[in-house]
Amino acid sequence: MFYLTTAIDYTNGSPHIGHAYEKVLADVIARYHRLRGDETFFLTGVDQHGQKVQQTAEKEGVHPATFVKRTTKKFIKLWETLGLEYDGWAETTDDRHKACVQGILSRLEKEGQLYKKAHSGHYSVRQEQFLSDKDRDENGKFGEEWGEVVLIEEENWYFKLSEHTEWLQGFLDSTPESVLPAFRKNELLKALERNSGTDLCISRPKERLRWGIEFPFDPDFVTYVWFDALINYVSFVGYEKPEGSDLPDFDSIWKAGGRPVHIIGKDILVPAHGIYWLCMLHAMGFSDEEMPSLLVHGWWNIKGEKMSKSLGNIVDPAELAEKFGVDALRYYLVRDIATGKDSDFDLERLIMLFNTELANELGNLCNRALNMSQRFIGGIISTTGELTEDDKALQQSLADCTATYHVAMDHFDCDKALEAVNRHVTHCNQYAERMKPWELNKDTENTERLQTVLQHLCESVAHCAVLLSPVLPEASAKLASQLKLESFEKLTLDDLKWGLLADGHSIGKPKPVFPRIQIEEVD
Ligand code: ME8
Repeated sequence: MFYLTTAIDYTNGSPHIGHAYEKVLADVIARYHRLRGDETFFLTGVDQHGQKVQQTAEKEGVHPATFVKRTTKKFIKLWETLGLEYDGWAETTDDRHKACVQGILSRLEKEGQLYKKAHSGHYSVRQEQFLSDKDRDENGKFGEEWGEVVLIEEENWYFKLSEHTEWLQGFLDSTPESVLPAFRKNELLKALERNSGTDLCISRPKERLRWGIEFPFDPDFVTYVWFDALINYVSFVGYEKPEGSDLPDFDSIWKAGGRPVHIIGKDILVPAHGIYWLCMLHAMGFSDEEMPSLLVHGWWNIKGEKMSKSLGNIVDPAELAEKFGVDALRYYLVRDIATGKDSDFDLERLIMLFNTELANELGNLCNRALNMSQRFIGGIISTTGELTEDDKALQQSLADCTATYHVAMDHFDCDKALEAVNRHVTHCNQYAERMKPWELNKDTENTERLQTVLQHLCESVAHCAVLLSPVLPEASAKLASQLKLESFEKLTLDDLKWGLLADGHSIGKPKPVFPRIQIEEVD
């Protein structure tokens, strides 16, 4: 089973373009794996506990439970709009998740992995964590990123993180796929050197925070939000589930076939996923082979700056989908960023890429291929003509495109996969310009040649529809239906051999699938 998860989004605000990017990227990867014929389980969801939620709910005068229900709805609605196809949904207020977190806490406590001690120190309200001198800036102050910092003394529960960091170092060193891309692993290793001696405070006293999962053996405390949230990756796929539970079978999802892949943003690699989560799993008894792979993506910035409420530059994905269509947004989100790197969100580029690569190039190819086939050869595919060097070159271009696409997608490089498809589309349009089917149609002596040329164009459209289906599921399905490619839903990458449209196959009528975005729509 290919098991893929995303970060679970904070529910103390509305979804923004960064959230949408991560979920679309995951959806594209999950759909690609289904296309490869892999059994796939895709889990996403929301992070509903923590101090920030409690504070925002208080400000709005509602109970945190009411507040998170409301914001969670916004996320679910957006994922529906964007066409996400997930198999599991994680909400951390779910009782099944709470029971799993409490079970893990009890077991770790029994096994001597947890201890209670008093600590006094500086505490960042915004980041919900104690600070140490290492967190001070060059002037000896705690910088703005920490928000309000207060001095507090309190007892808390700690997880013996420091007992696992030596193992972690060895695991990371010996496992290339533990963190991808590789440069992110180097960042993690450096952070680990600085951090190796400290344990992790995993509780909050109830007098300070009520909105969390209660400690099963010490009810004056709730669980630190990260310790709770990270466990979603196992709790919602049936880890240590009680008898009769409706959750899936954990072993067949987590342990059968390859490492689970966690897609996360660069800001939550260190320390949350790269240190806390991997050490938590190690303490829970997971072997090196059972550790997940962390796929770390970069951030969308706005004109080189971080997106933030205070700068007022937050991009709303629902608005974009409404204005430009889901296809244009999904395409842009995986086309204009290299997985792992940052990119600048630029509306003009979204429009330009849609108009040039989809409306002009691909749209033109589809229209030409289907239209001329209808008008000139009655919509009937014929595969019997003799092949010229041009035809063979087109078939080679398609084979190269599919091979490059396959490797790129296996490495989560959606932008490179799309580039490969676009290269083939350009090749096809140039082939059409050279073969001039509209000229061939003028003389009945050329009928066989005309059939072969149009067959090559239609066959290419069929392959492109399949290859693009993870990114553009709706548009691809429309193309497949216009081609009357009945097997479309069931096709896997292995079926992508020349001859999807058999001799005598009758295609349908063309209808534009990628209408150009008019510039006036931008304002
Ligand atoms: O971190 N560009 O939630 P979150 C790309 N609840 N990705 C971005 C982004 C941007 N501008 N801004 C945020 C949390 N993200 C925790 C996760 S997991 C057990 C708990 C990404 O809502 C960010 O990197 O702040 C993260 O992967 C995801 O959105 C959710 O961020």
